Amino acid sequence: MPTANLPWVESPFFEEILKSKKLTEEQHKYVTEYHNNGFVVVPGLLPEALVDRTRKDAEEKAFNPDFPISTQRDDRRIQDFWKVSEACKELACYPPLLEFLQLFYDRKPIPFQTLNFRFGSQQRAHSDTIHFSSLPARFMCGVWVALEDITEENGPVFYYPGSHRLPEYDFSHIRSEAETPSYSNYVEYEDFIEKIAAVNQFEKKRFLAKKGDLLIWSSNIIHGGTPVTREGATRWSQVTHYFFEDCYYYTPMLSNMVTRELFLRWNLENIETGEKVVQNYNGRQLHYQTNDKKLFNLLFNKPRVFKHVFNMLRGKE
Ligand SMILES: O=C(O)CCC(=O)C(=O)O
Ligand SMILES: [Fe+2]
Repeated sequence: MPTANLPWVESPFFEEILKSKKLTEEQHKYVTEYHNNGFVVVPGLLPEALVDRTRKDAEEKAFNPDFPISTQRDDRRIQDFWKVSEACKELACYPPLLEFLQLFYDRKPIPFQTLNFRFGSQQRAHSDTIHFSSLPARFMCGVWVALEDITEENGPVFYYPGSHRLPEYDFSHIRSEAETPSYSNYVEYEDFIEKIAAVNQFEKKRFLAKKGDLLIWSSNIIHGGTPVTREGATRWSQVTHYFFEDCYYYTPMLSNMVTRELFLRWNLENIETGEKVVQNYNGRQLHYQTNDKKLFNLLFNKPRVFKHVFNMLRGKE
């Protein structure tokens, strides 16, 4: 069955592949929605006790300066709280959720990053593909979990159904010159995506969720966080980002997409197994050439990456 080297839910041959699968009525409904809209809302999958434990852990530890945490955090959000919170990790790796993702992507999901929020992110519109892309493309998704009820006031997530069908925009679509971008250029990307959403006249939806509801979004859907309209209103929530097995993983935001010099994410860790993620293209290692300057940077700036590259060149990975 042809798939066009995409997740089958995003394949142009979706209908044909769907017919060949034996799915329950419920699974059929979810995969069709995901294919058409680029997201699904799933209520009732997560146990309430796990949701409550995660929120309690976040309340007690995540934003408590007396609790030492080495990962990135500010007063709104914390990255990779799973490293210190068993509940956060369990939520990211909850087996029925992983099975759900396996159904959509036909590959084993790799939870690789968590973000826990105390307040709404108020983040501008973007697609996660600018941060997290894969080869083959689109083997990535986000799962957003409400750890309390989400109302109009506490900065719900917004998204544009159908926008996942757009090209995966990066700086090669935005600029006429071919320089490698950096995070200081991110605002150019945000301005561009805002215009793209406007010219396409997408309907804007907000995720007004009940505690425990989850939203699964595909890598390229445009989304963000709406403004918090009641000062001080909390928005306890957790997002986990997933890649899927047997791909290369890279960051277009830091890559030169004109010359195709990709910023590969060599140091990904699988939250579920604690192991470093082995990268390959549909199960095959690619042996590509590394130019001298890049190799120099790898050797002298990133010893962990060096070890990996060294092993790779020796054909051990
Ligand atoms: O939680 C939000 O408001 C947005 C989060 C987001 O964009 C992400 O985690 O990819
Ligand atoms: Fe995002």
